[in-house]
Amino acid sequence: MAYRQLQNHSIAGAPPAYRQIAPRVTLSRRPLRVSAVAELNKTAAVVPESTALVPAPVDIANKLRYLFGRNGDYTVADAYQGTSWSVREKLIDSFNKTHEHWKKEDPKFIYYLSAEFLMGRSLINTVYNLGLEGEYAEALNQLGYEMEKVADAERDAALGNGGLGRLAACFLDSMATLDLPGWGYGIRYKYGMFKQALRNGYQVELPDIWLTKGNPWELRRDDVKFEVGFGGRVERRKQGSKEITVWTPSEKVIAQAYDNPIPGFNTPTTSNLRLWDAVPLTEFDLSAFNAGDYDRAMLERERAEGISAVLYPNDSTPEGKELRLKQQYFFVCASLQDVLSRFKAVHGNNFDLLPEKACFQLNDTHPTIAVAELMRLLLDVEGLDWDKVWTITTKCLNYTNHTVMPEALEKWPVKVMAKMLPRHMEIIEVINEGWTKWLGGHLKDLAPEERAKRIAAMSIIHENPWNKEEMLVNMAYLAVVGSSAVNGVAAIHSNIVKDEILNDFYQIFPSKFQNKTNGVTPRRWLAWCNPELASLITDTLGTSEWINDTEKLAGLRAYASDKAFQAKWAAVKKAKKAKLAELIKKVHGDEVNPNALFDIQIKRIHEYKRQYLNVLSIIWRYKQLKKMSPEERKKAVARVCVIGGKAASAYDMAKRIIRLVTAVGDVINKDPETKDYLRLYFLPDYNVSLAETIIPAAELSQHISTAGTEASGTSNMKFQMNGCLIIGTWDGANIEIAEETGIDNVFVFGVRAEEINQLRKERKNLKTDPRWDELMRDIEGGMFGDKDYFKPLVDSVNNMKVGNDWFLLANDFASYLKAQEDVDACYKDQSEWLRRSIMYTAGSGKFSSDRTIREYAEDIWHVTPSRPTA
Ligand code: NBG
Repeated sequence: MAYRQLQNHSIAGAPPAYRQIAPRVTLSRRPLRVSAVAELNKTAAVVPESTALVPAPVDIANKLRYLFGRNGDYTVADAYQGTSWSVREKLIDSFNKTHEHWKKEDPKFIYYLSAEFLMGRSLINTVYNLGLEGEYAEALNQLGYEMEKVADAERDAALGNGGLGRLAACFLDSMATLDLPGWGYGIRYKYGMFKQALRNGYQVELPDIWLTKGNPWELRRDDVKFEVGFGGRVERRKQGSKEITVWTPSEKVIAQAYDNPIPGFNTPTTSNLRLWDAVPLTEFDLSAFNAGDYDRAMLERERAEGISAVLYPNDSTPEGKELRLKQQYFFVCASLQDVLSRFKAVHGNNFDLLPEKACFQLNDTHPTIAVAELMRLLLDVEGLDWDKVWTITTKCLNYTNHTVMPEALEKWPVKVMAKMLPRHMEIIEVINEGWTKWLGGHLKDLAPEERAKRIAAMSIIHENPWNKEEMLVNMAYLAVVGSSAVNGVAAIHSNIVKDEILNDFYQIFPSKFQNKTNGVTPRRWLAWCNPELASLITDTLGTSEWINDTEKLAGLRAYASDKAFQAKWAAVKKAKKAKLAELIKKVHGDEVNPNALFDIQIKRIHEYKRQYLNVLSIIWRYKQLKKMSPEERKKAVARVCVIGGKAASAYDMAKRIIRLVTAVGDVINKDPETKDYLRLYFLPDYNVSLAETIIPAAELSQHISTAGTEASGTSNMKFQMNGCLIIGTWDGANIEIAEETGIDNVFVFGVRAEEINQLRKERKNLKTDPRWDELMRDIEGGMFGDKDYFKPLVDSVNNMKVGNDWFLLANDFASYLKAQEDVDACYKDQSEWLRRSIMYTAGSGKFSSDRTIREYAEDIWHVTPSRPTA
């Protein structure tokens, strides 16, 4: 518990500047004061020793002058650049200090290996985390700008698909905030998550070229480069009395490191996210060029750069692309070499010490090739023997499972792996031999037939059930066998991992399996995105310590029924709703009723997340409103429904769902009879920044996955923190959120996870609700146009010859409508609604990623804080 004490101590001892959040400057853009700039320019000519001593406005002007050749007459985009490059130096000062300290102390490090980091924007987060918000807001003010608008000029770093990548970003924030020595490792994709646009209501995907204007938040490390090989052959050679294994790859690229400093909050610690860019071994094939073969001269560059070019736009959908395996190996290989080279610089070849100095978290199966790569590096490069290497490897690695979707549990054809990574394939075969042999011994008491069956079911290499000719490497099995700990991401999900997905393994190693319920950073997702609510909370609790210790939010429970407090709470929500209304106006050109209930569903579009069910209930609402007299309508609760999210480019059904949302919106938003009472908007290009505007404005949010399918969800936690009520199924983290908030405060509906398998079998005999049948006929009959396009969507849930409603929309439909009625009734009682809203924020303490990371640090990583002096 020494660890927790240190944390408490550190909060209390923080410099006062960190304790209060300065109010954001709210002036709109003022004309530039030319005289002020001229004055600044005079001062700027004197360059003092440390930029930390230069007043921020001068420094911003300096940056614009020397980095961009601008003298006054700045645009907002310039103001963003000048500010960011100025803030960057302070960030790097903190980064250097932290790393000097860690180098001296040599603590154990956690390395978070993840193919995705969905960072979003950095400027606001950096100035607030470093406690520089007052200084920079004032500086921009002097230059005639408003911080919020300037921050808007930044492009999102969208190197992730959704929850998994954003979780990794929240974890980095918490690791730094808790002073835990730890880095993230990933890929510096040139093109991040695609930009989503709507054309005639259909999704179109555009490339996300996010690096064109330079990136002030990264630092290229020209001295940190590693070779990464692919393909080729493996040979045994004699070396003295020993036989050694030599892998000669047929293709090599260089992994070039870029560091992205990660500032902690309320601490001098700034840690690191190291991302790898793939570059060619030789810049340019001059001989080919000279011989007139221009294409060949460029070939190697193109091939190398292709590796880190694009993030796969996938979220729990199958993706069998070889390039993806190449990307995975590329970043894992570079990261492990990097860690080992630092380890060796301090500890030489004393590799027994490695598990005391380094551990790696595998974020889903994507980095699982690390099992074989760490083995290879220690066996072939360092010359250690197998048993020792296996012990070290399994002590260093841990694996987090993030999904129950069978199609997302990666399996690579042996053929593909043997060709691309021949040495790794050999190593995996040897691991599997040892593993199955060990299992044989372990299960010796079983009857031979049963034993053989169990062993086959747990073999890392197995037949493809759909194609008996093909053998597959099961990456989840490799991860489980090669790790010390395996965890799920919410209580229910961890149980499903133990009882279903990896039950065979759980029976063999029960103590390996753990739960680590996800969390989100309260800095980005409450304090910085909703400063108005943050100020109200701080004023009410008399302290801002809740930003580091979210359990303190429970203090709000005492005010939940206090009318005066409720009024203040409501005023903040109203202001945030006005912001979202502005955004809707900007995107769709429509004014919306600011007093309507703002009802939101934002997440990747997926059948299991059931946006379709939401649309059906909206259509039903529309039809009810149409039937009412004008007088009756006046009594109805008005709603503005917003849906946002991207569909994976190859996910046809998800794209049809988007089109259904836009088509229904087109009809109901224009209907003069009902448009004051119901709207539906699809907000395109949902990303982290959009979430930062939408979430604080939400009053009701939808988390309605088929029970047992959403591993956790993390936006549910963000909504909860911002006092937004939840309508949801008994799934993922919804369950724990309901426990913390009070189950009666949550609109829970639908069947439970235990019932799903049976219901799936019986679905064809289900007597559907007449309202359901009516809606199916409406869509099929062309009420929203595009009849043919919507036919497969209707069939997928309603035509048992075509689809069997795998995600059980029909089963939950009636109880969903009932829960929606409960929502309306509650909203009519504003005092009750506000009481619940306050109870949500008050109950969100558990869902800080600080709590999650503390649990990982204590139970899995065994890493302790190490804080540099301020
Ligand atoms: C996602 C789950 C979410 C969960 C996040 C973070 C994948 C593979 N999984 O429910 O679907 O919240 O991971 O754990 O993206």
